[in-house]
Amino acid sequence: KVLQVEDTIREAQSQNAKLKSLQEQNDVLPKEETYKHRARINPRHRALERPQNELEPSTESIYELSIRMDLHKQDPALGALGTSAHLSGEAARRGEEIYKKISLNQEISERLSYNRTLVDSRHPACLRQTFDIKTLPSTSVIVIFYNEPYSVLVRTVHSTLNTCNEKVLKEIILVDDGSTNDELHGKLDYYISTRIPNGKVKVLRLKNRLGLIRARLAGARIATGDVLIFLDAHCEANIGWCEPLLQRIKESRTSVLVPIIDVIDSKDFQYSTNGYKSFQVGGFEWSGHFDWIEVSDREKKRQLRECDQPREICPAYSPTMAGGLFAIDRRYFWDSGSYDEQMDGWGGENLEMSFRIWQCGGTIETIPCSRVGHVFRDFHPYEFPNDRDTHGINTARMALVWMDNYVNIFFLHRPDLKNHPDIGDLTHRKLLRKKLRCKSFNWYLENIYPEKFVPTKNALAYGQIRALSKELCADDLSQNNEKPYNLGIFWCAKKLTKSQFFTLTDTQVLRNELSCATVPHGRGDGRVVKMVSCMDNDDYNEQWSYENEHLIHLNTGLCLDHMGLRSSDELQVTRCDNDSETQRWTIQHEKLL
Ligand code: LR7
Ligand code: MN
Repeated sequence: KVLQVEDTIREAQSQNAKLKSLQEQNDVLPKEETYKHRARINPRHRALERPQNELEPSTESIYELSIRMDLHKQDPALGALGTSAHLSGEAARRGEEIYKKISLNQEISERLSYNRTLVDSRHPACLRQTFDIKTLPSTSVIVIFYNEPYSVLVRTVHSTLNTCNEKVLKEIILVDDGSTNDELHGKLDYYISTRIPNGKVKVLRLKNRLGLIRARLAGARIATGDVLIFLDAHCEANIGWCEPLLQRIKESRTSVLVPIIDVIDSKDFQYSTNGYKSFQVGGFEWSGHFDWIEVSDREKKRQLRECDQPREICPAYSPTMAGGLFAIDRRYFWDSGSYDEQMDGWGGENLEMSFRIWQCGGTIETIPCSRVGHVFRDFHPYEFPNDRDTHGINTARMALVWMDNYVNIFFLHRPDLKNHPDIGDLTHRKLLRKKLRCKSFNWYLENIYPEKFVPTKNALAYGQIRALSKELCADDLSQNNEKPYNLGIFWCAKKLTKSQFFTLTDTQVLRNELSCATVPHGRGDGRVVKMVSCMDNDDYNEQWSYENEHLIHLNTGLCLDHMGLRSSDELQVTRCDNDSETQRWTIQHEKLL
């Protein structure tokens, strides 16, 4: 054992020497003096000033070594200006391996500079804006993390320091939500105290994992800036993103702001934007999920009316926000009800805050001149507390407090959550809603999001479309509603689910939440039924009528027919036949028939 330790020490010492000579050669790495000087200010690292015991390298010197090796590994040219990065050979293989585990190519991240540059993705008109820094409110940036890759987190910190004016950036608070990953403890503390000046970056350690909602609350409690800016722990902020947020809050204290969120690819770290001409804002699905929507024409008109800048860079009202990246006046954060502390784990807090802010007198706005990149991962690299669906449970809490009787539509989509025992007590949140005299969800829909389709409103019928002769139901087969797809059929679910939820509207459109049913032009009796986005299809007002258990497509006069299909097959329309069993359907809730 002793021999082993001695070996390690010898190796460490020789590597240290190598690095030192490297440093002298090209002066890239931080100077010894600087870090010694900083170590002196930080009583935690006093140990560094004492002569080192030759046989026992201090923990600090191991951190120091490891940090230098990290810096040595980085290639400033790689991924510069936000380009994609690629590795070859063994490194490429390691990258793919780790990607499978955490949905992020950590191997690449470790080779990108912490200070890598990005392309300025703002609208050119943004460059003409000026800010009076002296009168802007100050900000605390709060970054919560749970087992995020060290290099990704450190890059989030550096990119913030590099882009947010130091006069307004009061502090960056890193909240460790009980991470178990070693690097995120001593080494991170050591990195911060030796490499980041002014004590601007603070780390708050939570003893146990409290979930992202309570972690954000813990960060907010110790923050002292006028404005709180929350970021996920895998972001890269772009040039000039801070000032426009602070300026808008200075003008309007009850505005909650989101930057445009650019995409950092989790496989190759390419920073990509959708250009500066247009961007999306936040919407929601009745199943309780956040989604992206286009800025409505109604909103564009409002912008032209109320904002004296070029419209493209005007704040855009957003019915909801994604949740991870936003700025809010610190006092307003608390006055407006911060977060629902009884929400565990991950999810749901974003819609809760969105509905609450709008219903209780605030606004949610996208600020186009503020842009921040976020690494979008394909799956969560972490487990959920007790394996629970915290997103669903939190969303049920949200819906029961804020959605009034529209909560029924949510439960129609999520019957599994109705009366779920983990939803818990809601007294406090309901009281808050009363105290703040918030408006109804109906008001929200009518005034803030009138474009939102309400599946039970003005409906002739809604729910499952069931084949009479078999236990089969029309089903979107969980296809992506952003693209056209063929309507399918599947075993009827015992309770209504999102994929079998259809509405026949009072204008006789057959649709689900996002897509409308059409029959493509063509000839012949047997044709597929296509589901296309209701927004961008001119034919979406194609009508269907429901008569004698037949669903008839009026343009063609053909009838919906499962033709003895099997589960997962595609549905068709065929020549109507009153005697055909396979053309007979019931619709679960027939309202006005
Ligand atoms: O238990 C946890 N504790 C944590 O501290 C779980 C997570 N976290 C941290 C985590 O390390 C990360 O920094 O919380 C942050 C967010 O977690 P992600 O990155 O896994 O979430 P996400 O980006 O997939 O999810 C979006 O929705 C969430 C709903 O709860 C949060 O609001 C996220 O902040 C939010 N992210 C964004 O809005 C970025 C834009 C993406 C979109 C759409
Ligand atoms: Mn995230």
